[in-house]
Amino acid sequence: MRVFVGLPLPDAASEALEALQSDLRAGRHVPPENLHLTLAFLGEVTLPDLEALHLELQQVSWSPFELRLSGLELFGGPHPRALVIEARGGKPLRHLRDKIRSAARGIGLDLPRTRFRPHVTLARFPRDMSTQDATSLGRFLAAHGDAALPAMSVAGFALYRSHLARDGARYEVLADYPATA
Ligand code: 3AM
Repeated sequence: MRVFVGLPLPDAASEALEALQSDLRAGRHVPPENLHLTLAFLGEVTLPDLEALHLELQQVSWSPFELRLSGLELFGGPHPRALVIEARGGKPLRHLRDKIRSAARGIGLDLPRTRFRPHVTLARFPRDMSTQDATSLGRFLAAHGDAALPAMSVAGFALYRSHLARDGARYEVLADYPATA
């Protein structure tokens, strides 16, 4: 099963991001129910490992913290593959991510060492984006590049299963882990 751990967004944030997306005439928009912040991508995991991971994640102790989404960015270099809004959660966000990675390593999962650039993906683009779409994207960024949402409180993370399909992934929440303090 293909899984990852992430932060779901409060409805108000998903709605604000959906309103923002509605102005973008390029790429494939991430549907509101899929909007999330990835904390750890785990890839293919066996059922026994998934059960072990669930038990470990239940032991993670953490307190609610504030998260701010602001500033649009393109990921993927000169041929952008994703439009994201950056997330700022300071040390509490990093600590939570570290604890989740430790939990996954604790049960023997192999996690690549990658720089953490917390973000919520808003849209994805094909490798060969048309000139028209590139122009639309440029206009969108000029108008909304400094978009900022009100601070939100993070009080739970989730274990997601990713179902891949031709028309984009669908994410299923397998378990929720509320803050412990
Ligand atoms: O939407 P974001 O960027 O948060 O890009 C994938 C998505 O992240 C990422 O995991 C999230 C849920 O699919 N992802 C997919 N494959 C990945 C991989 N091989 C990956 N992240 C790292 N390595």
